[in-house]
Amino acid sequence: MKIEPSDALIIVDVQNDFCPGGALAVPDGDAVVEPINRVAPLFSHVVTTQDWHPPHHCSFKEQGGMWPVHCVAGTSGADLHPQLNQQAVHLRIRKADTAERDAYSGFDHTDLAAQLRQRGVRRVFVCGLATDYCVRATTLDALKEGFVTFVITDAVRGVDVQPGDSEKALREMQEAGATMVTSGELG
Ligand code: VGL
Ligand code: ZN
Repeated sequence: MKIEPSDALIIVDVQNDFCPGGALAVPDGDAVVEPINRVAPLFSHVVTTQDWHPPHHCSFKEQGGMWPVHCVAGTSGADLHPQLNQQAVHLRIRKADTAERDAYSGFDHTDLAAQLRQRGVRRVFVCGLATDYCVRATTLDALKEGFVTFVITDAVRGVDVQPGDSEKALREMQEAGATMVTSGELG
C-alpha cells in the first residue's frame, strides 16, 4: 500500500511507563518500536501522543481510579521510549493533563483533529500502546472525525486486563470502519 503525502502516522503513547520495566507495562510493549521506526520515514506527517498526568490524577488507584500511578508529566516514565526515532516527529500531543478527567484518545480535548486538517491530512495510520485503551479510543475518534483510518497491527500491543481485550478492541475498530494493515505492506 502506497503512503501518500496527505497520510499521517499517529504514534500512540510509546512511553517508558507502558514498556517493560515501567509503572503500567504493556506485555511486549517495546516491540512496537522497531516497526514504527521502519515506517515513520514514509510519512510526511508524524504525530506522537503522550499520556501526561498530574501527580494525583483521577485514573490512579489512590484516587479511586483503576491504574497505578503512571506517566506523570515531566517524569522519565512519561518520556517516549528512548529507541523511538523522534527525528521524524512533526507534532507532539499531550493528553489527560488535568487531575479531574481522563482521556484515552489523542483527539480528546486536544487540537489534534484541527492540526491534521490544517495539514491537509486525509488518512491516518494508528500504532502504539495500548491496543485496548488509547489505540482503540484514538482510532474510533479518528473515524468519527472523518479520517480514513488504518491500524498497523504488528505495531500495537495491548494490556489485556481481561484476556482477549486486545482482540476484541481490534474487532471493534474494524467494525467501526478501520482497516487493518501490517507494517510490511506499507511502502
Ligand atoms: C493508557 C491506561 C491508562 C494507554 C493510558 O495509553 O493505553 N492505558 N492510561
Ligand atoms: Zn493514563
